[in-house]
Amino acid sequence: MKTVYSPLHAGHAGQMELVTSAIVPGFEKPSRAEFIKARVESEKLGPIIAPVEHDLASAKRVHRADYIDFLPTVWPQWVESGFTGSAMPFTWPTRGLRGDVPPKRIDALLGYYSFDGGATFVEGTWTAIKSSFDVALTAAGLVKDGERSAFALCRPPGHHAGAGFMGGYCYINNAAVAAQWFRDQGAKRVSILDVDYHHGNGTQEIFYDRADVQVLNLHGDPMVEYPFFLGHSDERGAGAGEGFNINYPMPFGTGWDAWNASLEDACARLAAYAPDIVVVSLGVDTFEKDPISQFKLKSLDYPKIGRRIAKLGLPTLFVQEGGYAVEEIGINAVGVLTGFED
Ligand code: Q9C
Ligand code: ZN
Repeated sequence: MKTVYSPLHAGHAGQMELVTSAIVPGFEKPSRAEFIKARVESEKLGPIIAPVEHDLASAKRVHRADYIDFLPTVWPQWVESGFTGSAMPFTWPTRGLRGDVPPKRIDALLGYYSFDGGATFVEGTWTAIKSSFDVALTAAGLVKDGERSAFALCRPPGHHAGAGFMGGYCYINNAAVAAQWFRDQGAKRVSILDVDYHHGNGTQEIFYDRADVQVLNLHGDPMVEYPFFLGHSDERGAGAGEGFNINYPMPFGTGWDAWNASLEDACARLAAYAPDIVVVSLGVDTFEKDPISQFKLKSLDYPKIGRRIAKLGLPTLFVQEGGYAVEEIGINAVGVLTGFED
């Protein structure tokens, strides 16, 4: 399997994030991608290739144009306004406020275009976002051109980003962009299988009323886990999309047996949908030692995930999402990929 990787992710470094009771150094740090790349090399997964630059028109197929146009302006506006440190929001247009009028100040615009204080900017953030988007579409191109699978080593991740907002370390929804790109290239149906610990709220929102992209999500129960405000099992899609969004919320402490039961059900529904392509939102924050998560998967479980996905017998694009146990993230992510190739 080929891996697509860009060193330009590394400029997205040193950013702070807002968590419960503090502003702390971001968990989503450059070493994550470097540990995964090192493991791709040591396991001899296959060649590592550089991305080709893609036009942002492909991002605007799933995101609002004004949102995509805003992202490269954040850091310059922040500096121009005399702010220092990480660019982050502090006010959000919730129920009862005007969510339709973008204010004129950058600190307020950050709230207008986000749902939390987890997607923050430093000088190199936009370049990293763009490189991650390019990585996803370059890897998608490999699958379109006939490879059985490809690995988009995306950083930053994407699945919390919706049509018009960022959050949860995510800015452009790389998996959603790739799925739409496959549709635009002629795929009739695409399935997105999101195995990240956190619910992929952005991906769900983007495709919620559509029947041509099936979205399956395995994640921590939003009653007690981030992103809290989406990901319940009664969210099944709307209108033409009714029945094509499937959520598997699971309790804290979920280990392999229960998690795998959800995966089996998801794979059965995916197979019944019979897509042309599978996009896997590959988060490995389900790991027992992940610092911000509450599932109990072990390193030996990850190759089993890959083997089950391979059994679907469909062209598969793996897109890196979360995973924060930095020492083991390479073992676990590449474990899925080598399992797929077994
Ligand atoms: N105490 C992804 O995995 N909340 N994003 C962290 C830490 C945000 C995770 C709280 C988690 C976002 C792509
Ligand atoms: Zn996650």
